[in-house]
Amino acid sequence: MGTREESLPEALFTVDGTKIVTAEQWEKKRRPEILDLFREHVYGREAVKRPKNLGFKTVEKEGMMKGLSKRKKVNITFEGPGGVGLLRLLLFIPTQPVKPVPVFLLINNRRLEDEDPERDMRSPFWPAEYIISRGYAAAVFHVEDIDPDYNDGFQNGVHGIFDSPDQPRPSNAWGTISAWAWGASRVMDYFETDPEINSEQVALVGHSRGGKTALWAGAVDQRFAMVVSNNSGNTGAALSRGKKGETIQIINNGFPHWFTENYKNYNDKEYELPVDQHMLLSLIAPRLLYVASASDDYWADPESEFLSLVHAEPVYRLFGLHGLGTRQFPTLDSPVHRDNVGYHVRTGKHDLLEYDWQCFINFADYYLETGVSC
Ligand code: GTR
Repeated sequence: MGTREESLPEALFTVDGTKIVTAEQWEKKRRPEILDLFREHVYGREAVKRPKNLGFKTVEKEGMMKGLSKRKKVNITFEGPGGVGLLRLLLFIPTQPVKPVPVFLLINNRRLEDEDPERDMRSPFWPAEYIISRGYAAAVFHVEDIDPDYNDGFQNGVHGIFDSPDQPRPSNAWGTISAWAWGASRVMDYFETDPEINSEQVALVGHSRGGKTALWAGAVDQRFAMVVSNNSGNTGAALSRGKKGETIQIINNGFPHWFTENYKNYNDKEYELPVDQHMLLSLIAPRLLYVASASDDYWADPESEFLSLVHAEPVYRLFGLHGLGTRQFPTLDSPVHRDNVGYHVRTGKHDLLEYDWQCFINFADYYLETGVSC
């Protein structure tokens, strides 16, 4: 084990130095501690949890995808001191089987055409027809409904709605990634009200900045049964210590609105952070966790993404699960999985493709006990 790995903060020692040896100690003591460290230093403290006035308005259309699915457009509304917000959820539900179905929810950080409600345009980024053909509902929302992805001093989006404009912004206030994760939880609030969706089988997927968001959402909200990080890189799945490509300093300079002000204290000082990203992955345990990399994605750094998953294993072990059980970096295009944890590195560039979706769904079929098999 090199110095890089030796320098990682211990997931299983509490701040006061106590060793965690049971799943119960983890859940009661160490898990909340780590969550709090990430809130304070990295992603930030949310101004609001579930708003009291959350509203859902659904418009349905039968006979989509040649009769194989039904479409729902759901307007999720919320109100705060700064106004009203609207998250537009697009959801396709397979016509068969007639029972609550598991769902894949994509946090879309790319083009809006990727989520064409009429299905005139198809995209491998969100292959809704394919997801439906595998017996899962396919859901998507666009991040910009929650918070536009540029640095405007937190005036717009949910920050404008819920933050206190008359008070100075705290250095641990939520950034844009945290806001998007908050949006994913509001979709989960909706799923809990939809009798056609099995809200205990929700798989949350994100690519790149969306992957960072999926991991943070899954850490904060334990209702997500499965979390998929695709090419999430820095401050996503990848370890920050010793990382190649994008570093904390680079990401903070490029995207000053994504994380807390506190995070900037760790520019070029990743070794001083009280956490590293294997601890974020640990917060998903014992739930299903899938990390995917792409071979040419030097910026995200596949090896650091894989190692992070390896170092999340001690927490999975508390639950009687082994984790991947290998430290060997997997062969290209050969997904590996064991005991609720999966990984693959796809040949090619930074992207989310149908091949990646196939792997995610194979993994879900194996572990989610959906009763769906292909
Ligand atoms: C890059 C950023 C990455 C990643 C990517 C993306 O510019 O440096 O951290 O999030 O954008 O979202 O595609």
